[in-house]
Amino acid sequence: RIVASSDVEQSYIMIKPDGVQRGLVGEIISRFEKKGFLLKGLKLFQCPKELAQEHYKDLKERPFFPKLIDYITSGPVICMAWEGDGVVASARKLIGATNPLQAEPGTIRGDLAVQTGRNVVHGSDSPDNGKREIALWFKEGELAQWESVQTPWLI
Ligand code: FUP
Repeated sequence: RIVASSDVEQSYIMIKPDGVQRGLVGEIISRFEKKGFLLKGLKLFQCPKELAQEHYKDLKERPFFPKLIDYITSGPVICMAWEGDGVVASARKLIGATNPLQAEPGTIRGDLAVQTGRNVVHGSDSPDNGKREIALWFKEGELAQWESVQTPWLI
């Protein structure tokens, strides 16, 4: 069955520069893989300032905004598009609370981070923002058209 990507929930997940620098890329990707979501886009990318500002535009008036932009643009990030029913809320559960000290053990931030300003990963906060952010970070043609392979003996 071919399902148009626009009909399916997608979340924009990004490993921030601290996650890349600390060698946590494989660990973080594997949590989403093992959960069972479908990887539709993946790239290593040095984010320009303007894109970081657009991505975080809702936080523009917050005092930490300039530092946040410096952080996100300080080194390469891993951009990902993950797909599946309920992926947005589920990814946020896997990621854990914004402040890693309040994030539950077992979550990515709960296990791997201590500072809000270095919280290793981003996940979209709504399906609409998932679509908006994937359109912002990926160009047409960068997303794969594949679907998950079901093992025949379970169908
Ligand atoms: P989240 O959705 O968990 O990524 O959290 P927010 O959208 O509220 O915040 C986005 C990013 O801003 C956080 F990942 C880190 C940064 N931030 C701070 O640096 N200080 C704060 O007090 C809140 C957020």
